[in-house]
Amino acid sequence: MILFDDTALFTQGTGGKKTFDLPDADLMLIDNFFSKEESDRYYNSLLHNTVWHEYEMPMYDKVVTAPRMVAWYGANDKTGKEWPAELLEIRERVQKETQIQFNAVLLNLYRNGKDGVAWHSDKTPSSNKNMIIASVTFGETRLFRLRHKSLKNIPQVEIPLHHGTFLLMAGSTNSFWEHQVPKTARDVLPRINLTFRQVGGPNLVL
Ligand SMILES: O=C(O)CCC(=O)C(=O)O
Repeated sequence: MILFDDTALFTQGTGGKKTFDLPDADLMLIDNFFSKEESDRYYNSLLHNTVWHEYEMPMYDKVVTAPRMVAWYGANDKTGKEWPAELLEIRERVQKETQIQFNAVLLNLYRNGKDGVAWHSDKTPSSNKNMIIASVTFGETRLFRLRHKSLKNIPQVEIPLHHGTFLLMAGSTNSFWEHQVPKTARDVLPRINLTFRQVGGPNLVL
């Protein structure tokens, strides 16, 4: 089976880093961060070998099931489960690129277009520190949207996150901007997103 074979993307991609000229944001995007072969391998392995869970989240006065499946490795994981070899390899690549150490990762599985994630920003528990998020995508391309929390005249930013893409949200991005992955009526294949995080302890810079 040919998975996510975006020929244009994989043969003509620059492999370069893209930064965004946005206020209060420090964003860096690398398409083709992982090769097509690596991306297919990681996608298949993570899709089939991860123990995916439903996630209950508070919404106003109710508790609702999030429209996606999740898995969590690292800090505060009471099960103490081992990181699979693939996750360690991916983290190694991300750490080498960013020179930042990450001790936790949230995996999201968007099974189809009915799955998504609503507007939010990522917060460091019990700290006002800016949250650094290193995000890796495998599988279906979905839109990643950002909007400034207070500067309403700034247009929303839309970044299609492709198979094998790396996106770094650093600096004050998570303090000033929110992001979402909107649901889509398109008939789409699954997408896996990994967000590497620093949870607890000091800022882990290499
Ligand atoms: O799937 C994505 O690209 C974003 C995931 C996300 O926003 C999160 O895990 O907080």
